[in-house]
Amino acid sequence: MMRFARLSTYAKGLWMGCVIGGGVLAMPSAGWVKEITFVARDVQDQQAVWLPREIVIRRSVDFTEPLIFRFANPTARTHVFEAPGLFASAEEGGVQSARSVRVTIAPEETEQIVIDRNQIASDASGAEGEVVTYRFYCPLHRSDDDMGGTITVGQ
Ligand SMILES: [Cu+2]
Repeated sequence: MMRFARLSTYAKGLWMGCVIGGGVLAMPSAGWVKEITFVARDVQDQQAVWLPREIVIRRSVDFTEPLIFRFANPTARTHVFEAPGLFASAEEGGVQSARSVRVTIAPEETEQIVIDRNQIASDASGAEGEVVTYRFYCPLHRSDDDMGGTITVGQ
């Protein structure tokens, strides 16, 4: 869990950097980050889901700015956002790295990460029609037949 804690701390730092730097550099262009918010929701049988269940991203439109995922947990339980195959980018000590997305969000907390767009682009280049789909769910409260939500990335 330490690794993810550090990652989200970094993401917050980066976010603040964007906000502060954005005032000087990028404000005129208005949309200087693309941000998508997921919200945890408790459902029946002690299970939980992340909403919205379906996200569609277009690389030609949404990849022009950094892509940020934000996770809000308004529930009374800790939830995890896991998306196999999707990577978050981070920089530590000047070294750029990418880690599989698995973020723990405590009750009443929010976290955010910067999505590694290069990884998605590379996945897409090998995919039919250059469209890739990633699934996401909370591994702590997922039912056996829950396929999870989908993030579809097209051209
Ligand atoms: Cu959960």
